[in-house]
Formats: sequence, C-alpha cells, structure tokens
Amino acid sequence: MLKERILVIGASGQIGVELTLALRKIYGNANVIASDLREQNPLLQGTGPYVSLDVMNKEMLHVQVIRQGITQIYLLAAILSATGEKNPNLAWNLNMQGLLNVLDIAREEKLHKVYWPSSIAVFGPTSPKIDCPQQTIIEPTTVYGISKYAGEFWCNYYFHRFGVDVRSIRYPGLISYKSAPGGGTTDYAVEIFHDALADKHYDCFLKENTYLPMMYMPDAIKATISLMEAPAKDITIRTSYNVGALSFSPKELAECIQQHIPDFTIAYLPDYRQSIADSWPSSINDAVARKDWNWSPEYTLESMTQEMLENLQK
Ligand code: NAD
Ligand code: AKB
Repeated sequence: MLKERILVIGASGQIGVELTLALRKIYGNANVIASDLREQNPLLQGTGPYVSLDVMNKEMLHVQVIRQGITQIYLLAAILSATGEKNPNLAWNLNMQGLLNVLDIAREEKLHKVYWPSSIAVFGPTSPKIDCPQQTIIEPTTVYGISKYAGEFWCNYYFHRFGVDVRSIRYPGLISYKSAPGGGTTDYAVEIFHDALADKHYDCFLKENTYLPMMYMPDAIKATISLMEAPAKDITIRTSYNVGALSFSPKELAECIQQHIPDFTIAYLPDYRQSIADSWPSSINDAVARKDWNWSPEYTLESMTQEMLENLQK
C-alpha cells in the first residue's frame, strides 16, 4: 500500500473535525495534517498535527504540500448556502478559487487523490423534487449552488484533461453533535436538538412541511471514505455523486424528538432560508453511488434522533 500523507483543509468545521479523526484512525495520527483558517480546534487538540492555513494563499498552500510531503488533499473550506446569500462575492471567491488552487497544486505535485464535496444545493426549482436523479435538469438559484455546480465541472475537467484523481459527493444536509454547522439552510436540524435539550422549545426558521434530504454524520463519513477507497476504475462519475439517506420535515423531526422529550414544543417562523430550502429537492436518488461503490446508509430518523439526544446529553 502507498504511504499516504493527507492534508485536510477546513478541518475545524462541521465535517472537518469528524473526518480528520476518522482519517487519523485509518492512516495514523501523524500522517493526517489538519488545517484551517482558525487557530486550533479543541476536539482535534492533541490528536495530531494542526497548521493554520488560508486556502486562498496558493503559495503558502503549495509550500505546505511540499514541506509535509502531502499525497492527498481533502478540501472542506467553503461558505455554505445561507451565509453565501448574505455575501455572494465572498462565497464565489472562496468556493471557486480555493478549489482551483487545490486542483492546480494536485496537478503540479501529482497528488494521488483529492476529495472535494459538492451539495444537493446544485439542484434548483426545475429539478425533480422527489427522488432527484444523478443526471437531470440542474439550474441552481443560490450562489452556493452555482459555485458547487461550477466546481463539479472543474473537477471533471481536471480529471479528464490532467488526470487528477478528484472525487466528490453531493452531501445532503448533515446532522452531527460533535461540531456545530457553519451557516447552511439545513442547520435547523442540528439546532433543534440543542434547543430541545436546553429549553424544551425551538423556533424553526423553516415551515413545518419543508422536506429536505438529510444525513447523519457517521453515514457521511462512511460515504466519504468508501468513495475515496474505491478503485479508480469503479468511479464512473467525475462531477459529483448523489448520495441519499433521510428525508424529513421539521414537523416530523419535532415529533420524533417528542418521543424522547414529550413536553418539547416547536414554533415555525420562516425567514429568508425558506426560499433556499424550497428550491432544493426533498429526496435524492443515489442508485449510481450504490452501484459504483456499494453505498448504503445505516441510520434512520429514529436511530439518528436517539443518538443525537444521548450524545448531546452527555
Ligand atoms: P463549515 O463551515 O462547518 O467548515 C468550513 C471550515 O473551513 C471552517 O472551519 C472554516 O474556518 C474553514 N475555512 C473557511 N475559509 C477558509 C480558508 N480561506 N482557508 C482555510 N480554511 C477556511 O463547513 P462544513 O459544513 O464542514 O462543510 C464542509 C464542506 O462540505 C463544504 O464544501 C460544504 O459546502 C460541504 N457540504 C456541507 C454540508 C453540511 O450540511 N455541512 C452539506 C453539503 C455540502
Ligand atoms: C447548506 O444548507 O447550505 C448545506 C448544504 C445542504 O449544502 N447544509
């Protein structure tokens, strides 16, 4: 097996923390270098190397890649949908230039692999709402969705033109208890657990019947690692793979929480994020990921809810 040295960019974020810890278990603590604009992360402290790094500074990034002998990059630094609508230029610049910097360096240094996540945000109001297929009409209406869709085609281009082995997943909204989400439209599905335990009440910024594709973090980590470990010949999608897991509404999630906290209440006060949510599909068809690299999720709404409450209570 080739010795891998992995750089995780955006390691202090919602996915970054858990993915870094999972990669450290597989490749050894010293071989997974966590990096982020933020100085350090308490959950990563003492588990392996951590460097402060700005993905927009291509020269410094290149120096780190050479100095650390990096063979793979996981690029997680991005501005998400809700923050992106408040600052479209910032979202476009970081989401595009960060990716291009990484792809260029991967090409020049002949890195073994690159991972870059896309999102269900690539889909727009003209995409099918239910069981949205891998290939379909894709007309995103948020700057975040536009940047992800453009990014998918940059990945495809660098693979076909320069042979960069870059792989990608269109994550649904991710639910986790270890690190907080960073400015997305699906963040309600994490906030609700914190408020249910702290106040027995949640003011939800989406309407009660807003169904969105969602996934519990352990399934997202499993999907990411399965895709990255699959033989290159099995990867038929070089833009980004649909992966599905759960689809539920705020009302259904609240009812599930009430099974554990009977006096939990919820109020619906939709804001600007409602129109973002309305532009996305409710559920995702992931037949291609299932066929290519045996994807299947483990968690149900009920098992995820139980684990979230148990772990947050601790
Ligand atoms: P996050 O906002 O929680 O974390 C992003 C991290 O990147 C932060 O720690 C931030 O400090 C860091 N960062 C920002 N600018 C940087 C820069 N210039 N240089 C280095 N680091 C920088 O995001 P996340 O939820 O962990 O998402 C990671 C990736 O997964 C993103 O590409 C996102 O679009 C994608 N994704 C996330 C979700 C989700 O529900 N969390 C769903 C779909 C796709
Ligand atoms: C967001 O809501 O912006 C993210 C995503 C689905 O990409 N969670």
